[in-house]
Amino acid sequence: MATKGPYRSVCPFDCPDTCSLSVFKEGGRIIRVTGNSDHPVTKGAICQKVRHLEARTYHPERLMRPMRRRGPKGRLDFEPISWDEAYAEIADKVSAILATYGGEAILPYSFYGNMGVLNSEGMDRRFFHRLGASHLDRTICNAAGSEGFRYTMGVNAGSDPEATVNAKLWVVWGANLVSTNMHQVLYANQARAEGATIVHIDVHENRTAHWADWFIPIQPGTDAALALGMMHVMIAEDLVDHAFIDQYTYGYAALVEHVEAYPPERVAHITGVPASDIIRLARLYGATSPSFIRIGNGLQHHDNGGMIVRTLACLPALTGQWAIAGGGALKGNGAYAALNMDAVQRPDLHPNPGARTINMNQLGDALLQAVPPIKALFVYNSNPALVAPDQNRVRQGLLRDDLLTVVHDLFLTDTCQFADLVLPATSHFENLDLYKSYWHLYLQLHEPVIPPMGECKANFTLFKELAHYMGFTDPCFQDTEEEMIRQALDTPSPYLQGITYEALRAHGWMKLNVPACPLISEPMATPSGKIEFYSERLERLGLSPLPDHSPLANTTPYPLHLISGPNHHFLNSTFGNVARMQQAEREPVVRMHEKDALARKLRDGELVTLFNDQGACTLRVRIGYEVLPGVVVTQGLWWGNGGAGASYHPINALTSQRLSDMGDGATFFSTWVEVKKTHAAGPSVGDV
Ligand SMILES: Nc1nc2c(c(=O)[nH]1)N[C@H]1C(S)=C(S)[C@@H](COP(=O)(O)OP(=O)(O)OC[C@H]3O[C@@H](n4cnc5c(=O)[nH]c(N)nc54)[C@H](O)[C@@H]3O)O[C@H]1N2
Ligand SMILES: Nc1nc2c(c(=O)[nH]1)N[C@H]1C(S)=C(S)[C@@H](COP(=O)(O)OP(=O)(O)OC[C@H]3O[C@@H](n4cnc5c(=O)[nH]c(N)nc54)[C@H](O)[C@@H]3O)O[C@H]1N2
Ligand code: SF4
Ligand SMILES: [Mo]
Repeated sequence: MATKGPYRSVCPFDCPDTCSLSVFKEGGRIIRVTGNSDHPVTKGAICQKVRHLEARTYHPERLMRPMRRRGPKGRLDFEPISWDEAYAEIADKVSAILATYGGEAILPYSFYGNMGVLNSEGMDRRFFHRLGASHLDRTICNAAGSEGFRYTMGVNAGSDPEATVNAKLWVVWGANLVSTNMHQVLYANQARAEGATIVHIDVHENRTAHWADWFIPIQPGTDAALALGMMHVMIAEDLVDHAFIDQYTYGYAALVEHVEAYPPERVAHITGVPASDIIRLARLYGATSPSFIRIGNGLQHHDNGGMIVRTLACLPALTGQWAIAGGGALKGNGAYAALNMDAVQRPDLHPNPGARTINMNQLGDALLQAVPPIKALFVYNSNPALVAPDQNRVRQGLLRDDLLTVVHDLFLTDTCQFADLVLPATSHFENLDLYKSYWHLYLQLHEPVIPPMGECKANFTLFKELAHYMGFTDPCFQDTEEEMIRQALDTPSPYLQGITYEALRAHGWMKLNVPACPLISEPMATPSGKIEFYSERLERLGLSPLPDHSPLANTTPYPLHLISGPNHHFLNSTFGNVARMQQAEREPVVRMHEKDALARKLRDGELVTLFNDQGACTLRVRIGYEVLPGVVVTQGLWWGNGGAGASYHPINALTSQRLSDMGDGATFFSTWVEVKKTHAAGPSVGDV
């Protein structure tokens, strides 16, 4: 059979790289996916997960028809039904809930399982606004860090990654780039070939630590102290750019006084980083230009995560790096693509714009305690039964008999166990959509590569048709995908001028018109119009107005600090059901320092149970030196429904619904546990 292609596509996953893909087909079926070599950032390289994306697309377990639950919740027992039946049932039940309890009794729960603008935050928003539903605060990922970054810089945007090839010093801070942002690694490798040094700061020796030139292990949640210690040294040794500070920053004198309290010896005590290393790092950072800091998501999944990122964001201002192409810092760049989201989402349709907001990190409490109660839950682009914190509470809430739960997905995820109705979703290959990246500066148009499979429907189609069944006659529910993309692009933002539907269609992608050094090219969006070392807004909120370190408080009897990050071969819980990726990851393990293992008489490779007051999780232990004493590390969100032989590893049974200091973000990594041999008496695995 003749191979056809390449067809242009975009990787839809929640990954900074937002790669451009080349797809090849035979007999109408995708047979190969590669990185698009024409795309200026992707340059032909993609990760292993997506190189085998056809395995996920044609996975034998892909959902092809709507289904209705037959047995009790908590089991995967469904019968097929038609779309008409599914729509009629949803419309009936939702109408009854609206009549009795009002719109706030309905809650959408979604995240970025598909990053397409229309399929992640488009027609769905119109639908839930028109319904008058509760708002969902989508804070599970980067909320704390983004908010922290904004207190310093006024906007959640940083350096253009393409310029970072010029950096001579890279500080990769709380980011496992080798697994989570591979094209940033490719830029770093290019820079390294020109003599750049790569420093990596993390709480365990991950893949990125092995790749970096200098790995600095640090105690979790203490990075702000390290940054303040660096500032102490840089200011004391006059390794700062006074002209830049005078012109562009606010509060320097107060900062100078403040960092006196962070001499290297004290910071060493807080962070576990030796004083000599703190001095060496500060001198390196103070003396090297361009220098670039890649701020990851890891260090902001803590109780004090917002302030940590706010503090790191102050460093480039001290050495004037925001004025140098290739220098500066990057936490996220989503803000540059200022699409016209009001036109896309139509918040004006909401009959009660002041309706309550539910924080997605507190889904468990919301389902069990919210007043008025949540009576209907719509889940799409997310898998909360696995990814949300305090999983046992979430599952307990999802088990409620009086809750209508509708789940739209490609697979029978863990969340589907609790669904009344399961609806089959298209893969992104089947959809027209617009993609922006939260890292690089290209917008991309995605045209379908294959037609919808089985009876699958895109999120766009689902919510458009459901609006019809609900009797919503507002003209915006007639819009096509193309019309909505045009509306999104119709924005006064100077960064999007000249970017049209036609041009995107012709080229596949277009770069935003972001000037070099955009963050200092106009008054900043902070109250003072400057980069704020001192924030009066934070002061008014009762937080430290200056960048600061506040120690994590362990108020539990459990001594070990658990960091449960993502793994290399899954994308959050996505790919957790793809055999090749499961095999590549082998099995979930917990890594532990030899000292902690000895104290508990644990042997390498045996099964252990991690537990705290919220729940328990059984894993195999790997004993070594890649984690610090007192810290235990797991990677990956492993399916409970993971197919043959899969067992249940509910790592989020241990994490908490507590919110971070800023942005109401998730605090996955401020978790404390004890570990014991699995056969010893203790809480059982998976309480629900
Ligand atoms: N392969 C793969 N790629 C992914 C994902 C995936 O699941 N798999 N997920 C995607 C998503 S949604 C996101 S948000 C990003 C996340 O990707 P990253 O931004 O890399 O964030 P994490 O992997 O969560 O954490 C990064 C590192 O922070 C470390 N860390 C934890 N606490 C601290 C601390 O207090 N200080 C310091 N210095 N380090 C700390 C962790 O050990 C971890 O190695 O990756 C995206 N890309
Ligand atoms: N312990 C711990 N927990 C974590 C994290 C951690 O590091 N540690 N990371 C957190 C972070 S940063 C994030 S971002 C979240 C991510 O959590 P989620 O956003 O829930 O991400 P996924 O687990 O990938 O689930 C996405 C789901 O969307 C489905 N999907 C994909 N495309 C479509 C589509 O077009 N339509 C519909 N209807 N469905 C689709 C996929 O099949 C998948 O089941 O997890 C968080 N949870
Ligand atoms: S998951 Fe990330 S690295 Fe892999 S293809 Fe998609 S965007 Fe690129
Ligand atoms: Mo995330």
